Amino acid sequence: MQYASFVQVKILDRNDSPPSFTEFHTEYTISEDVPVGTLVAKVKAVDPDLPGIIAYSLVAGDEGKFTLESSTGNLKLKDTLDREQKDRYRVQVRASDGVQSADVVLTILKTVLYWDVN
Ligand SMILES: [Ca+2]
Ligand SMILES: [Ca+2]
Repeated sequence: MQYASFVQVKILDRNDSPPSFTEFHTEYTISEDVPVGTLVAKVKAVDPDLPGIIAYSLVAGDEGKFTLESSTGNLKLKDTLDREQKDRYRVQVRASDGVQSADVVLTILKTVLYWDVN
């Protein structure tokens, strides 16, 4: 039946297009005294193909300090920063559709709290 095969073709979508990031900033700031588990950044990517399921991962630069939830794109603090000498981290985040991927680099700036001494 020609009609039946036409319907089948309609519902199939080849996963042939890469995902692209729609929500991210190149810079985020985080106070050095925030607790482990604090949300540092949130990224979002979309895939033009169906069903368009994206998995997020950290591919470089986290140095054990950050963790990225693969399903949500939430970048969270994994270890405290207050004893670290570094004041910036550059983390490379990847969005993958299982076939193709896209990367962005986020800069995380650590800010130090200053108290007014009057
Ligand atoms: Ca497609
Ligand atoms: Ca795709």
